[in-house]
Amino acid sequence: MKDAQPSTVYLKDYRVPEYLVDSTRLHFELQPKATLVKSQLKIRRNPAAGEGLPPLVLDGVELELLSVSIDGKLVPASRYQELPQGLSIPVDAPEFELEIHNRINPEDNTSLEGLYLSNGMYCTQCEAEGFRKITYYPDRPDVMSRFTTTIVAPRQYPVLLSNGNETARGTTEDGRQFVTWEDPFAKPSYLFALVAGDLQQVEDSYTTASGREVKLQIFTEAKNIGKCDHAMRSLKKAMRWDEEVYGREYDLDIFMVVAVDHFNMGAMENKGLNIFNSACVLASPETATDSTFQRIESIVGHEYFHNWSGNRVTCRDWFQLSLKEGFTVFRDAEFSADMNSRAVKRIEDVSMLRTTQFAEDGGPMAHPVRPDSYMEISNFYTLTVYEKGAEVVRMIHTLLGAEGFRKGSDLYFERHDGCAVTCEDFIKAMEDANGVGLTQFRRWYSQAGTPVLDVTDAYDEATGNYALTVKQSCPPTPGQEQKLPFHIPLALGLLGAEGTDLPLDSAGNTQVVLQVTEQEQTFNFTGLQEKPLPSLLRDFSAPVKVRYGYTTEQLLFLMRNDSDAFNRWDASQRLAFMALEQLQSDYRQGKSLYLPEALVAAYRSVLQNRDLDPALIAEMLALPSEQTLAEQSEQIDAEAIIVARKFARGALAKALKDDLLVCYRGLHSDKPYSPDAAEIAARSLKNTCLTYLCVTEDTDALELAQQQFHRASNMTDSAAALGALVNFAEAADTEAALAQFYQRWRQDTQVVELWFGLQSTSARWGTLEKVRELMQHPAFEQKNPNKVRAVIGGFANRNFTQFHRADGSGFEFVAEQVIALDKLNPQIAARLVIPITRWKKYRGELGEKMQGALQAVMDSGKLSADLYEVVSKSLA
Ligand code: 0A1
Ligand code: ZN
Repeated sequence: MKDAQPSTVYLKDYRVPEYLVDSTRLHFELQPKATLVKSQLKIRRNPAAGEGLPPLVLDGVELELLSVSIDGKLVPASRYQELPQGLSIPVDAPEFELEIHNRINPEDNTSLEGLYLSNGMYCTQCEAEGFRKITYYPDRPDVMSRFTTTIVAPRQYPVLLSNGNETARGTTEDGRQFVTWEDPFAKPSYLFALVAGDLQQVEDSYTTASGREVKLQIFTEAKNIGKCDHAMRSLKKAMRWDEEVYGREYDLDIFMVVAVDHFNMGAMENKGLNIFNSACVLASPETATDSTFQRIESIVGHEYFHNWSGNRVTCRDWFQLSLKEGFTVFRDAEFSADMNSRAVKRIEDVSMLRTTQFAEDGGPMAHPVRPDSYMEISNFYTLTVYEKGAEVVRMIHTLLGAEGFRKGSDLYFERHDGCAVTCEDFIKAMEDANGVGLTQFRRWYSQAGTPVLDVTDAYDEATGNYALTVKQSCPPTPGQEQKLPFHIPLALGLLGAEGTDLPLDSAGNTQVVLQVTEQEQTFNFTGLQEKPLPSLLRDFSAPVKVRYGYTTEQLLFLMRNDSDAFNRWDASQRLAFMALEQLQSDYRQGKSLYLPEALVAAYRSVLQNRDLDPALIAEMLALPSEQTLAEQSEQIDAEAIIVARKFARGALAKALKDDLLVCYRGLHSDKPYSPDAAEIAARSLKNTCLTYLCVTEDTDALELAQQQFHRASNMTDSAAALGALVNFAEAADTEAALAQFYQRWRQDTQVVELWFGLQSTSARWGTLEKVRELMQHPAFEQKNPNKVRAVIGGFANRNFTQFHRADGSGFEFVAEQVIALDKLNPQIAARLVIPITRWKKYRGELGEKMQGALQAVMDSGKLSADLYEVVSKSLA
């Protein structure tokens, strides 16, 4: 556990490393409680760091130091200094070889950083600062070194893996085996990886554009060997896509993927040896839902794309994290869009951004895409760095066009290959390749908060001039009271009375990207015969909020006619949001609730539209989630949100029952499962209909869910039906279905996680008690982040109704779990606490109760640096 009051690291304090490491030779003798690590480092004074020979300071945490030698001579312990988090060694020559021996304890490592054991398999996680839990090292991304790794292990670990190419293997005198790996590419320590276990593998190969043969391997426990095909297919697609779209080829002869059950995040891009959370790589039609199939495709792509955006060109320091993450998320989003429905992918991503990233931007942990400071870097693997960072890259793509962007990325990769660089270097490459200036645009990297665009318009009949006035503002965020104007690409179209796009220039273009750069700006469109209706921020061209006084009729019109699929969906969301706001206000005033007929009619016509992509229809039918409504409220009134949404959903379900049934029946098919876009779209709409039908709690609807549950041949249909039963069926039926499902899938970890999640997110009263019960279930493991995320995280993040119980018991429960988890896994604790950090946004007593729960965490004793940072900043 780290100090209770950790220090803050500032970007402005960045200094180049004092010493460089030309080569790193590691030797591991694996043992659960006492793994011996020997490291030999060829060290050299960094010529860029200045004169003299300051002491060599290495990072090291929770290590048992055994010996230090320089150039083959043992250094007496009196010569070096063991620091609380490292080692300081005096230096008397500009170049030398340092050898360190130390011991670590993988079995007791529950933080899942460094080297640890997961179901008897050794694995590592070194990003961001986990390597220092393996051995003493300058553990920073701008120290890049060539690694050679030898792993020695008893025979029960037949598979021994590390980065690069295998160069030797054999048996030691005492009968253990060893394998040596050499990585020809210099890399920072955060990309180091080691795996040892009794694993099976699926093998394939890929021929690169230039004709090189690459061996592809996916390793997993024997029981999961049948669940690797989708990941392998996705990997090959990703390799091809990166060649076609970015001109980037893979560079080693072998690419390995390993599935691990205990993992803090989704996956990790270690050079040549990606390590995946099992939940993000293993899938079969019987056990995984469509969204899991899609998630796997995108994460496999994401990690693969890091080989260039992250590994070949890496970050100078952790403030630059978005350099690799924002860019790589943008790349994986485009990959998924190309493989599936582009509009639906965009809608899913923007919904998530608006709900969760906007909340982060408006909360106590708000930070710029490139933060200025941190206490614990693990807390900055955020939606802002990843998702908003990707939106920033997307805006550059929009501003430069696909060709200009490609020129920029080519120059970036060429200029910085093998280097550790900054976000500034990325923008500079984009500028230089295109001969443009992006000076003001850089503010997206340094200013936090979600900008707001207030748009008004005026049409002059006499001249045919249409004037659109855009005012931008950005609310204050911690440490940033005032913001300077952003450079915002605002894509728009203008619709005429017929519903078609009007030409906006002499060339007949029907869409323009306005360059919003000032606090207030007016854009004029001339020669219009009638007052047009603006379709603003098409395809969500910037991560901003747009306010424009649309009427219900105008939104209905956009829903029907907008040529931009994203904005058709957005109009449906705005319409629903207006209705839900009205319902909340009526509820607060004690008025009786009523859903406008226009909304019902709009939903009906969407449902009956045979020309639209069924997946888009499903998205349009979905009401904004409670979390989205909360994010959009000035002050959150949880009760009013819950009541309003429940009422609207019920009223729609009742009014549309017949149409829902027709649609459901029309989409039901007995075709064998395939995770392709068309089939996924059909299942998505079908299951949206089923859920709506069950909202009515009518017996015939619940009977449909029962039938689907019993007959389903794939997990998407089975889980959707079970979800409907868990939320709407009689208790006895729910319990029976849950028990049956568990009996069938109890051996399958991923399905058991899904089963946990369905229960912890149930909106029914009693879920909190159920969640406590599930924590006693034999399949629950407090040390496994996936189980914690399914049970406790599901309740805290995806169960708005029960988490916000008026008595505050939901908050108290989360606080209690966070305190317990912090002792085992600080990263997970610091994430789990987030739902109780936004107390300032709540109305009345609920906010006070949330604050009380957060204070209880603070007062519970010594906190990890991770948790301390989040809690102290949220209480301030
Ligand atoms: N770089 C990985 C994410 C990752 C970050 C930290 C981790 O451990 C603390 C693990 C993975 C990615 O973007 O996929
Ligand atoms: Zn990443």
